[in-house]
Amino acid sequence: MVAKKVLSLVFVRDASRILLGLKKRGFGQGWWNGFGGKVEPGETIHEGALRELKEEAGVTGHELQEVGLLKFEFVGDPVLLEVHVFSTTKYTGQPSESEEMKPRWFDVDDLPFSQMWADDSLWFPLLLKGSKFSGYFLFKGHHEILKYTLDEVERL
Ligand code: 6OG
Repeated sequence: MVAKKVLSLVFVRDASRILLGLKKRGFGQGWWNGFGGKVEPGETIHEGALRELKEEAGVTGHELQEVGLLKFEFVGDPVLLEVHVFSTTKYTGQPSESEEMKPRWFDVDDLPFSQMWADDSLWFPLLLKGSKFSGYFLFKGHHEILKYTLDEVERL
């Protein structure tokens, strides 16, 4: 059986901007992404999402909505990543830099896709228009998508 790793990925938004963080170390280093990481034993995915948002961006999220389910495989790696994507416009606190992430607001019309995971430019339009989505991506290395599926869904 293929091992599965469950992760969260959280996006905080306001009317025209989205909060991204520049990953300073580890998986996806050097790229902008939402905030998140591995769900720990004993916590729900939602709890893990809130914890990672606080740890990495210094803000407390409220009313997180689960909006996407993304599955990733990498050629030669038996681990399937299952990434639960959350979105909210409600938060308290000021974004602040952590050891892992450097947060910055981006205008939604001016996102740094050349410095983001390759899958992001495919599903971001769905995230930004408020749809729910479900996708699968097979990567070769960290830059090339060999095949994918992506669907707008009613519910996850
Ligand atoms: P740590 O391993 O640092 O958490 N993640 C991805 N995000 C995007 N946009 N595209 C991908 O394509 C991703 N693969 C993983 C999940 C890693 C963080 O990166 C996300 C987590 O939020 C392959 O704990």
